[in-house]
Amino acid sequence: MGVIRWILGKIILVVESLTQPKSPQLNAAQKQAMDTLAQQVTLYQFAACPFCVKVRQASRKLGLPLQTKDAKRNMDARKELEQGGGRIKVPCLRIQQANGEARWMYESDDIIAYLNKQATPIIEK
Ligand SMILES: N[C@@H](CCC(=O)N[C@@H](CS)C(=O)NCC(=O)O)C(=O)O
Repeated sequence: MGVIRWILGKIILVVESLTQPKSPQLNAAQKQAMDTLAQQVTLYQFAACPFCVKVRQASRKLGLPLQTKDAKRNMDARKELEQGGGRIKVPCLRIQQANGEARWMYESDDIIAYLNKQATPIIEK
């Protein structure tokens, strides 16, 4: 079972690298705005989780350099996710809010919708 999971994980990573979407061409101001957005969010993930791949591909499509933390192998990240978000489930997006509090968003579709909403105005500027 472990071997099958390992092989499936490798296949997922190969497919991800072969199907990477093109990032948009951004000017300097857009890049800076995208970097500012990227500093406010962190994706807690497992490398070979298909839902995490979906979020990573969406962020590439937006040209958003998403910071990631591996909640499977990095025990500190795992603890942060469990304590902050309330459970070990990935993907989970930690959003640093202006009031200093963190919001923890689960569900890949919700995360992608959030990133699209934040990044699209930067691309269209
Ligand atoms: N509907 C969720 C599914 C996420 C999901 O099933 N993630 C798996 C890893 S691929 C997980 O975290 N499983 C652990 C758990 O559910 O406790 C999404 O789209 O984000």
